[in-house]
Amino acid sequence: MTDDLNEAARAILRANDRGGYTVPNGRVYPFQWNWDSAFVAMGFDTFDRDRAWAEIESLFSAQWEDGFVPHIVFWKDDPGYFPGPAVWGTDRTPMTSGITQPPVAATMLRQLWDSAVAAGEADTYRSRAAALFPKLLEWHRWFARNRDPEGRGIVVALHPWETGRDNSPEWDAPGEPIDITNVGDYVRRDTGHLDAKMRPTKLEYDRYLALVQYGRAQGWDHARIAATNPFRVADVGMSMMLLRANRDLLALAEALGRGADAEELRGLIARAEAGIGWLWDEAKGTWCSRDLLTGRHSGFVTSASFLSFYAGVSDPAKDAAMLAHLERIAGRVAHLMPSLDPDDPGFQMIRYWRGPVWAVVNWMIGTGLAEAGHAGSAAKVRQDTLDLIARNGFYEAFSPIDGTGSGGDDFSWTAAIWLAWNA
Ligand code: 9WN
Repeated sequence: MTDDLNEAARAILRANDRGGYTVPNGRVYPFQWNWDSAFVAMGFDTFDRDRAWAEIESLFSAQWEDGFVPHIVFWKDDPGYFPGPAVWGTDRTPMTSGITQPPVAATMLRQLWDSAVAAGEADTYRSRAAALFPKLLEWHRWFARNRDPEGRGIVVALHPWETGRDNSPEWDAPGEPIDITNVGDYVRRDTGHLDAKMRPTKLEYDRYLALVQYGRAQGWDHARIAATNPFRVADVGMSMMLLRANRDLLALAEALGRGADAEELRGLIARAEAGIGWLWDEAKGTWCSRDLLTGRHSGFVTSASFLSFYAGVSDPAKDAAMLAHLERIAGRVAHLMPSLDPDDPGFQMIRYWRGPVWAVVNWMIGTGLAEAGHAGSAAKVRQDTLDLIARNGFYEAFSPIDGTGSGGDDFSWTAAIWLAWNA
C-alpha cells in the first residue's frame, strides 16, 4: 500500500514536470508557482536529487534585478488560468506576475543540501548551492527593504495571493478599502475547473483583480507600491516563514564559508526575534496577522498561527496558549490542521482557506512542533496528513471534518509532502 502510494506520488511529480519546472496541477494551475516549486523540490529529492535542485534553479532564473522572485512564472502562456501574463503586464522575459509568495525556498534548499551531505554528495552539489545562495540572500534582502517598513522583522503582504492563503478571513477587514468599482468584466477560469463552493467569492476576486490593476498602474515599482498600496497586512504566515528561512540560509552561509553574509543574516534573525511579538494578539491569545494601516489584529486562529514553532519563536506562555488551541481544535475535527478555527462562525469545510487542511502547511507545523519537543502533537499532525492522502487521494486540500478532497487532484505539493514524510 505504502509502496504503491510512493510510486503514485512520484508519478504525479513526473507527470506535472514540464521540463525543469513543475506545475501544481496541469489543468487548474498550468504554470510554475513559487512556494509550490520549493516544496516540490523536497519531494523530488527523495528519488531524483538532480531534478530537485533544477526546480529551485528554474524558479530563481526568473528573479528580477531588484531581488524580487515572482509568485508565478509563465514559461508558456495557457488559456486555462486567469489572470494570465497579459493581465499582469509585467513586460518581462520570462513572463511573470508582479507579486511574490511565501519565502520557503531557502528552507527547502537547506533540506536539499543536508540530504546531499548525508548521501556523501556535498562535493557534487557545493557549486550549485554556492550559485543559488546569493540569489536567495537577495530575495530575503528584498523583503527586508520593501516589506518591513518599521524594521520589525515581519513581512507585509500587498496582495492576498502573496500570502498563499488567498481567501483567509484574515484579509476580509483589511480588504474593505480596496476600490473595486473600476475592475470591469472578466471571466474566471478556476470555477470552470472546480466547484465554485470550494473557491473564493466574486467579491474576493474583484479585490484580487483591483490590486493587480493597481500594481500594474504603478509599473510594478515595488518600493512605490509598498508605500501606497490600499492593502498592506503584516502576514503572520509569511513572517514566520521568513524568520525560519533566514535561519536556514544562515546554516547554508556557514556551510559555504560566507562569513559576512552569515553576520548579516544573524542581524535579520535578531531583528525578527525582537519584533515578531507585534503579531501576538493578547486579547485572543493567538498569533495572527495585523493590518498595517489600522494596526488591528485579525484575531483569527488559522493554520498559520501554529507556525511559531517552525519559526523557532519560543515563549512559554504563548507556546502553552497555542498548544491549548491545538488540543481544542483536535477535539472538534477529525483531521488537523484546519486553515480556520472550526469554532469560528466563518468556518467552511471545503471553501479554500476558510477550513480545509493543506499538506504543506501541516508539514511546516509538524516539523516545528517536533523541533520544539512536542513529539505527540507533531506525530498527530503528520499522521493526520498521511491518512488524509492515503484515504482520499493527492488533493490540493482536504476537509478537516470528513476528509473530502477540495480543489485540484493529482496535486504536486501534496505528492511532495507524502514523499518527504513517508518515502
Ligand atoms: C493564486 C498554486 C497556488 C498556491 C496558493 C493557492 C492557490 C492561486 C489561485 O494555488 O492560489 O496564487 O489561483 O487560487 O492558494 O497557495 O500556491 O497551488
